[in-house]
Amino acid sequence: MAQYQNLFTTVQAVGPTHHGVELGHGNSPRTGEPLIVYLAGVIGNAQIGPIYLGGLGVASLILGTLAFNFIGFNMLASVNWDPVQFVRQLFWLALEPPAPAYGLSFPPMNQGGWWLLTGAFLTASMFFWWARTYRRARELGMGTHIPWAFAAAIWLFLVLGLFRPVLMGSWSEAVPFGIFPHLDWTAAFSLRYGNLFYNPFHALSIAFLYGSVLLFAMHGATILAVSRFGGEREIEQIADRGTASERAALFWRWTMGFNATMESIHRWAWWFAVLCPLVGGIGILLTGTVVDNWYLWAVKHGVAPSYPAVYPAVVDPATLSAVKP
Ligand code: 07D
Ligand code: 07D
Repeated sequence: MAQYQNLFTTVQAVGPTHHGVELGHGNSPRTGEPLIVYLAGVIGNAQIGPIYLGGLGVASLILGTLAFNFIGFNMLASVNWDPVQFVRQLFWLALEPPAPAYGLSFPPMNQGGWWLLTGAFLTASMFFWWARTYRRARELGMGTHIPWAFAAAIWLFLVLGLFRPVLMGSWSEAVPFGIFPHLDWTAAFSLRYGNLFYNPFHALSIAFLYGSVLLFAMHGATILAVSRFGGEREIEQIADRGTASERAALFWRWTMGFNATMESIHRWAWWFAVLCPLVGGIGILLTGTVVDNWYLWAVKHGVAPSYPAVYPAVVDPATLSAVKP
């Protein structure tokens, strides 16, 4: 029996290609003649382009490409310019931040100077891209929800690579550029500061991360499930009775007694997603600056039990003398 399913079956509504609305004074022209690509239509809109590049976009791409190449060439240099080893060891290679002895000073280029320059370029690139999302949203008469959500991610990025290292007085505190090395940094950070699981902001961040996944699954599934009634045409569904939207709402009211609305579900989604890196950034900023050991902090506040006296007392690693490079 043929059954209507909608997990992979997309409707490709392909009309004449269009450039989009007129742009106001002070805008650059859009680049590229639009074209219809079937495969693009399978996962989204079939029309590719035109794209708005603009000054901010160009600046962001140039700085981002430079940063990306700084990382790549430093990695290549670290394997003696051997392209085979570069490919084989790519996931393990890194552009590391300066050693602790350099503090916040500008070190020689091959002692972390490239790391600092790359970070500066990447940060600038990110800011230009942020401004681009802001300007494009405004130009389309939209709210600025997208740039502010992006800002939440940039906040965590800046805490990890700028704000916290500056508060700690050393670039060495920052994250290296590299696939596995940045995971090593993450694990080492947790261990150094007494297990991040005891950091309540890490816990909150995880709750918002998992919550985002759950909300995304619920919302995506709900809309697909009523797409046979036109549920993805959200707006006209809000006010009318007997619509796909009403069925979707009733499904949740009947299964859990409460339902979001077509509008509020997107507020749920926005807040959960934004709060994940936002509270996460607070947790990272407090680590090493205000709290030196999250496990001992948790013991002190009655969150975690202390180990029984048969074990030697836990020593805060911060009280041990540091090894100077
Ligand atoms: C799917 C959208 C597309 C984006 C992608 C990422 C690059 C990096 C590398 C030039 C969901 C593009 C990647 C441009 C190129 C070089 C050297 C977004 C989607 C596909 N991480 N992290 C990854 C970054 C941090 C952690 C993957 C960035 C913190 C763990 C990818 C940052 C900590 C795991 C990546 C950043 C941390 C990862 C997949 C910046 C704590 C994984 C990302 C700028 C938050 C996972 C091998 C993804 C993995 C992974 C990128 C920061 C932890 C390489 C750009 C320091 C535990 N991270 N990360 O899909 O497979 O995101 O690692 O802050 O397990 Mg990370
Ligand atoms: C990284 C925001 C910056 C990204 C930007 C994007 C480009 C790419 C790409 C053109 C992701 C820039 C993009 C440059 C251009 C193209 C393609 C957002 C980022 C601006 N943890 N943990 C989190 C869990 C443990 C640790 C958050 C789980 C251990 C550290 C999240 C577990 C230890 C940090 C989370 C777990 C540890 C985190 C990240 C389980 C390791 C952070 C949220 C089940 C042994 C970060 C407060 C996020 C944080 C963070 C989840 C375990 C360490 C909720 C589920 C105990 C050091 N962890 N974690 O949105 O905020 O990241 O902590 O064990 O810094 Mg953790």
